[in-house]
Amino acid sequence: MNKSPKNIAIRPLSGSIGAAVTGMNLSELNADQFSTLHEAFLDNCMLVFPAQHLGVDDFVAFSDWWGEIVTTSFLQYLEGHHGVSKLFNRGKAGSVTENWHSDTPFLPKPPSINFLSAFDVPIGGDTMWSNQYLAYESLSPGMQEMLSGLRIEFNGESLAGLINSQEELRNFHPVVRTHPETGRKSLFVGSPSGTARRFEGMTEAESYPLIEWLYQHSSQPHRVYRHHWNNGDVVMWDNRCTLHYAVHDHGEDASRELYRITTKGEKPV
Ligand SMILES: O=C(O)CCC(=O)C(=O)O
Ligand SMILES: [Fe+2]
Repeated sequence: MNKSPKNIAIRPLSGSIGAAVTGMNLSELNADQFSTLHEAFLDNCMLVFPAQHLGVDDFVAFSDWWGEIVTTSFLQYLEGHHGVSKLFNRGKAGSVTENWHSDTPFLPKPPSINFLSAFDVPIGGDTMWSNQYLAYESLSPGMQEMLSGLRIEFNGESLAGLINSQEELRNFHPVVRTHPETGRKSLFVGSPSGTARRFEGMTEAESYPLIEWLYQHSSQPHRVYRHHWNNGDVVMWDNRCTLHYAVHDHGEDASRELYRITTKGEKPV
């Protein structure tokens, strides 16, 4: 456990991704604390802050430290808090997040950071995150070299059927991206049956086997942390170097409410 001078304790949550932060109140964040959190965030890809019980205003104020809040036409936002959405149980069949994904990778600039604040969570309904730096670094040198320069077509048109989107939902992004802050390379894939359709210049049939292999590789259990939620938890993750998966094991009627904010990202390079 790393005990910083400000009483902030940062404890790794797995051997591969995630850290829990205790000993601080997110609604009273100062610049020194922010810089400790920022470093821990870049090192661990996702942070858990147990038992914060933030009100919506404090949740917004916390995310403001990290970047500009963005919205998408895929979600509805709270009245009076444009930028904060509320996740709730849509039933297993209605869940679009029970699969390994990064958020809206088909946009020209997918969001950089996501924040969830647990308001009313059931037993179950865990969320998992997988480290995409390690997914890239564990590829053979030959595979790393073959992937360098390749781009994937990310396509959100199947999701767009759910909404009346005005956004551009088809974009090519590099399958190996470099994080703008850490300079580390990570794998950037999705499901070839979902958003990650094909490599640029190739057909879907040609691309499928390798994208599928990379997608399976990207979510191996030894690169995953699985979070059991408690009311009041705040979790933030880096959408540029992780995939995540919302487990729907809590039944159709269980209440599961979390507030959600995302911050603006940059064009993946
Ligand atoms: O419900 C969850 O745990 C996470 C859902 C999700 O994929 C997201 O908020 O981006
Ligand atoms: Fe998501």
